[in-house]
Amino acid sequence: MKKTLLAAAVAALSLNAWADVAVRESWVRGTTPAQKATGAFMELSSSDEAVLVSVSSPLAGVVEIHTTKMENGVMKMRSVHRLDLPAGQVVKLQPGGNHVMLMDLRQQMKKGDVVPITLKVEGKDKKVQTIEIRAEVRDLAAPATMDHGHKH
Ligand SMILES: [Cu+2]
Repeated sequence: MKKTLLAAAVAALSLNAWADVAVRESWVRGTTPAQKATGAFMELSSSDEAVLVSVSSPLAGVVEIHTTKMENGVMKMRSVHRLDLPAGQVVKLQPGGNHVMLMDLRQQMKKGDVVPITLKVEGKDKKVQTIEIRAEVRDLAAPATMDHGHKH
């Protein structure tokens, strides 16, 4: 299923005449029925310098880009309006680091569900391209994807 989703994302991207922005490994952390917010994670890379300027999803009333910082031993999240995508670099949105925050959830996120997410990426020329992705919900205890660099 994951392969199919990736293939669909790549096919959609190839129709664009814009800077090549690739989104890989996208997933959303599962929620309990009472939970109203969760994180979405992915790896972004752009062939040219670009900026992630907006994220939205029909399944969340509010979507923000968050950065995470340790302050006095406490993880603090802060909302930012722009996230730089330096040319040719992989920008990882992952637990404990930068992430997309889905809030005011309209339904429970259950393992295996697919969450449509729309990304808006601004190029150097200020033109904004829209990228639609479909992130798969992983269960609550899903580990960070192969990266332990941010553990303390
Ligand atoms: Cu957050």
